[in-house]
Amino acid sequence: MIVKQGGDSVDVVIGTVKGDLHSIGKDLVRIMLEANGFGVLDLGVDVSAGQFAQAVREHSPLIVGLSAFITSARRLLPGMIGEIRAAGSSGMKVLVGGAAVNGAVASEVGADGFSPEAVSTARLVRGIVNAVRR
Ligand code: B12
Repeated sequence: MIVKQGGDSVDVVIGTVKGDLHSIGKDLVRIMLEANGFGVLDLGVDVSAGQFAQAVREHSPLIVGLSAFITSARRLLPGMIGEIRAAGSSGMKVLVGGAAVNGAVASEVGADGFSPEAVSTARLVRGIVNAVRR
């Protein structure tokens, strides 16, 4: 299920990565971002790199957020992040979160940032958006 709420523009595209059906943490992040006024396109769960890339091409988000909760999904992250980056602008940031990742893993898989929960994720997104729009 694809959910689009918030403003007209899509600031953040978010989804749980291919093979991973966990939704609760990803949904909380979306809700917290929307509550902070960001436009969020939620691609749902079991989202392929191609689906993320298509959303990036269509909506030009500032940020793509990947949720990964199981080890097998984490292994896909480097390839997925490469494909997603290739579809977006050079300034687009990729964030990761979920039980399968931490700050060290975020660096290893080529992400720009990590946050352990929804409130700090909203702060992280606010910082990125402010820097781009300054
Ligand atoms: C609930 C749950 C389920 C539910 C999911 C329901 C749903 N609709 O989401 C069900 C029962 C379906 C389930 C299934 C499975 N699960 Co499960 N599940 C959990 C559990 C207990 C809690 C997850 C959760 O919702 N936490 C509450 C939320 C609020 O916290 P959160 O997920 O951490 O999210 C926060 C942050 O991570 C962060 N965040 C999340 N996404 C993002 C994204 C970005 C960009 C950022 C910055 C931050 C961010 O913000 C969120 C909000 O604060 C975890 C245990 C755990 N410790 O996480 C296991 C766990 C994730 N599951 C696990 C497993 C193994 C499975 C199954 C494979 C079990 C099975 N044998 O079938 C299947 C997976 C099927 C699949 N293909 O996905 C393992 C994964 C282990 C591993 N190393 O791979 C865990 C860690 C349990 C364990 N200790 O073994 N699971």
